[in-house]
Amino acid sequence: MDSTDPRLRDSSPRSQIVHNKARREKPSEYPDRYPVPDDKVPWNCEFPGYRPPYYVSPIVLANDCSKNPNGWADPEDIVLLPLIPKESFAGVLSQDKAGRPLNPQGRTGVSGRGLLGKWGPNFAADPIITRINKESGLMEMLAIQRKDNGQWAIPGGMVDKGEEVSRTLSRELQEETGVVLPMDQGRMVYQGYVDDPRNTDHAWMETTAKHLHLSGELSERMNLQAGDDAQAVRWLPLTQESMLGLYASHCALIIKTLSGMVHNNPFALSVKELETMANLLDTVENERNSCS
Ligand code: RP5
Repeated sequence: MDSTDPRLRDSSPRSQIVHNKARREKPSEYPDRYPVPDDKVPWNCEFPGYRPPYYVSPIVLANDCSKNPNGWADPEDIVLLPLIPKESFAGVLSQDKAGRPLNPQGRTGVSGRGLLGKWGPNFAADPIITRINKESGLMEMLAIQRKDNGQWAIPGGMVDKGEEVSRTLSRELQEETGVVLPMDQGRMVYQGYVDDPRNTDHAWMETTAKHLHLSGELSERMNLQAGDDAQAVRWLPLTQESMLGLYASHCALIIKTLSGMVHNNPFALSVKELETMANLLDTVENERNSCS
């Protein structure tokens, strides 16, 4: 894990990473989530009737590293895990009676690991690339359309075993979009929990998100090519509709990115460009508040 600036864990209300998709959405192969009312989400609230279905994907079981020497998943039997994760970007982790790490955001309505290979945090990296489209004047992000659910997303992916996260950022960007950029020079936007529809009570996504803003000239020279996990890649204009439709916590990550640009103006954007972004942030925030 990279060292973390604690300020990156603070979420301003407008960009808070909440725990909604992990309670209300799921991949099609998951069983229905046990309904968890808002007041029963925290583990320290009594919920005696809580009976979440146990689910672990056959793909994860086939990659159990205690049975398959090339497997990428933890042993299904947690007793065989050499080290149970005790902390993550989210802080110190609690465990249930069986010794399984508990989701730091609370109950999700599904126990086990679902589609995630690791007990506890499953680390990803999200390269956020933006530009301003000279013709429309709109801010755009480099986005992929995911094959698993068709949603537009930041071209992120999982950190490989032993891999530096800055390497993951550049590798995933190249694999998913064909673009090569020095992500180690990116501005750190966020490190922490992701509200991913795959999350369960015992396995969840956490990410490191870094941002690069490109000039129009540089971005136009790039040859975009959708990689294995992507059915399409494009410069996605950032509008209320496109941002609210992004995968997992990616809307909140883009809000954080744009807020940083509006407040510090590190890329010397014009007053008009900053105003357009500030207005967009206001409308997206209002819509998110009215939905939650
Ligand atoms: C999200 O899942 C992360 O923010 C990251 O973008 C992504 C990684 O998972 P895969 O794209 O590898 O499925 O939670």
